[in-house]
Amino acid sequence: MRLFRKLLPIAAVPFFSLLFSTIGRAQTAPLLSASEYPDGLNFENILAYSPLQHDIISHVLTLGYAAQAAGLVYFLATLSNIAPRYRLSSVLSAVVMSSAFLELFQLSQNWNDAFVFTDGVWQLGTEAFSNGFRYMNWSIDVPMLLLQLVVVLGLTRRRAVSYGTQFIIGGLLMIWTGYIGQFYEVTNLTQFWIWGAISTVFYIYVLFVIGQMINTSADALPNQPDNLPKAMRNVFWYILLTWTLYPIAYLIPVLLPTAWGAVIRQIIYTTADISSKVIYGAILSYIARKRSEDLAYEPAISTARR
Ligand code: RET
Repeated sequence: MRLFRKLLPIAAVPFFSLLFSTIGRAQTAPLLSASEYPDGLNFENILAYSPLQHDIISHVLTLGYAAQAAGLVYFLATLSNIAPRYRLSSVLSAVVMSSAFLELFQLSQNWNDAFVFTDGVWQLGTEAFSNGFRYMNWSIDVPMLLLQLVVVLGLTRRRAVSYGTQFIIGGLLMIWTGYIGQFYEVTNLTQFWIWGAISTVFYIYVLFVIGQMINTSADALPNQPDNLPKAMRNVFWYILLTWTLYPIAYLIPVLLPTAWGAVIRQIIYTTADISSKVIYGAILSYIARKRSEDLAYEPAISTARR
């Protein structure tokens, strides 16, 4: 009996993994084999979703665009607390919010229209779901997010132009090569990996330039009362952490090719979108307001909390 009790948990592992994989397969097996699909189809389209899974994605996508709308109100409403010299940072946040709101709203509609409820599961109807919209949005947002750093750091014109150019070129190449790669996530994993790897090279380049820029300019920021040089250095780690969620989402069709994988992927995307655009914007607007206080800008001083 004691031996049986000891062996039971060990035996339970293969039993439950078999059980769950059978249930999982019944609900999430691809409808055709990879070679039968056309290039360009995202992996979300080849799965069937339980009402729970379909609803979670639907709700998470709603949260994504609602957060951008909320952010837009925040950045516009607090604009005048920031000195004109740094105000462009909040304007850029507002630009990011509006473009992300439109794209994520469209994506959410796309999700709701793409699937039809048949035989107790949600399956692809006549329109495909496409994450490609995200990449087009990043083409606007990534350069804006990086230019915000240039504004808040208050770089000289020459350095601003030099870093700005590297950010725009490196950022766009990172996004567009990844955009090509995601077209092959169902049909051709070799292409998927190659384009993903090229994109990663540009990602590392952009991170390197961000790190270098912050390292060489953070110490010029005021130390009192808040340690802004340290805050600015932490922004680098924050970018690294939140931006890396995007390549993880890119890899989900390989790491977790099931309907729950698709749910997790959209949760990762939404978390990344809220943290890298809205919360990031709020952090930079905080630093911009502190710098405005340092310039003795009255609206920044009178709205500061002590
Ligand atoms: C891709 C392709 C796979 C490899 C890598 C990628 C990096 C994506 C990043 C996106 C950042 C987007 C942001 C959007 C904000 O609006 C393209 C997924 C490295 C870093 C910050």
